[in-house]
Amino acid sequence: MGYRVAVVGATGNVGREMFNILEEVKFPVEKMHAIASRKSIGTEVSFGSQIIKCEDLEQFDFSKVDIVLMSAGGSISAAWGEKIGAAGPIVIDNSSHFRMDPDVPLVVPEVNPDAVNSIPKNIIANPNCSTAQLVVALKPLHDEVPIKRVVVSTYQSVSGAGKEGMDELWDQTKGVFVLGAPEPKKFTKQIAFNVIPHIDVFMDDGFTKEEWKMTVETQKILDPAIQLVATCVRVPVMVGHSESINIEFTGPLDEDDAREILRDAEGIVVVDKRENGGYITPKEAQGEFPVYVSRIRKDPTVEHGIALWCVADNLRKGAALNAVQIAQLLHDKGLIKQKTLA
Ligand code: 11C
Repeated sequence: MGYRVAVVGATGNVGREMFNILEEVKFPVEKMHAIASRKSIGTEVSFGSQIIKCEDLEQFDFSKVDIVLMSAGGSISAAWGEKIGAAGPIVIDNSSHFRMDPDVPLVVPEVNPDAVNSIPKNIIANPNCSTAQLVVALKPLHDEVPIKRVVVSTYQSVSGAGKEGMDELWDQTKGVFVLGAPEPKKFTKQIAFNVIPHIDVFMDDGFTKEEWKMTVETQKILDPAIQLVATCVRVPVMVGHSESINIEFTGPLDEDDAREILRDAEGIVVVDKRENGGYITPKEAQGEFPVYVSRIRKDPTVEHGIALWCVADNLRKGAALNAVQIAQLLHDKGLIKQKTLA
């Protein structure tokens, strides 16, 4: 028994990870389709031992699949998401387009699995990568003592900006030592040997949209009462987003208790030795499933505060893995309707 699955945006960074993870977790697939824009028709992607040729988004009959994992950017999701959902399959969309739609559940399976019990548009949204790892770390602590306020600063890898972002870091890094770094195209300033405090567009209040997304998505997934202020920064790392998180609670929570709660929590690995190298960096998180938490300590500047460091593979827990975990959750709950084969 398996499902007919389509990945839309099959040639992108996240699309390719979706194939890898569907295979790694042995998601029950009967038939896999790779869907891409016209310019990628015929491009081959691998799914386990199979090589699959990309099919044209415009021509594909979505009524013949049971579930669609979509990561082709906000404009493709805007144009196609509801049409695909109306054709029958459940769409798990990785773009920001549907996240704040009240009729679209925004889901991180470790945090709000019951949100999938109602899927009015046949669409489920996957959060922003920096939100996904954050809420996994916050949830078990919030269950113990409600969180009042979070201050988070991110250190986000260039893969969050797609293949062009990775190419730009690579080319500039090599170029600096030869002919000088090429001019920035994808980023607003040189990313090699630099950091850039700007991800996504600026909003009227001075925050960037990435920072706004972290606030409103955390409130939708975890608790609207949590106040959250973010500063999002691009760093010259290929894969893996890191976050420095200060959490203010409504009551006391001891740092050792916080560490034990996080150790026991689903989806989290705590690596927290107070010695050289006793913490996780993005290099170790790359290619891995968990959200890693390190540097757990009391924040003495507020009455009830904990500070910690959180790292995850942004292409995996931040995107493709979370989408596949949603698919697994739907499978476990018996919510994916299989169509009979023609
Ligand atoms: C980045 N977090 O690192 C972004 C990428 O809303 O899904 C994902 C943007 C999103 O650039």
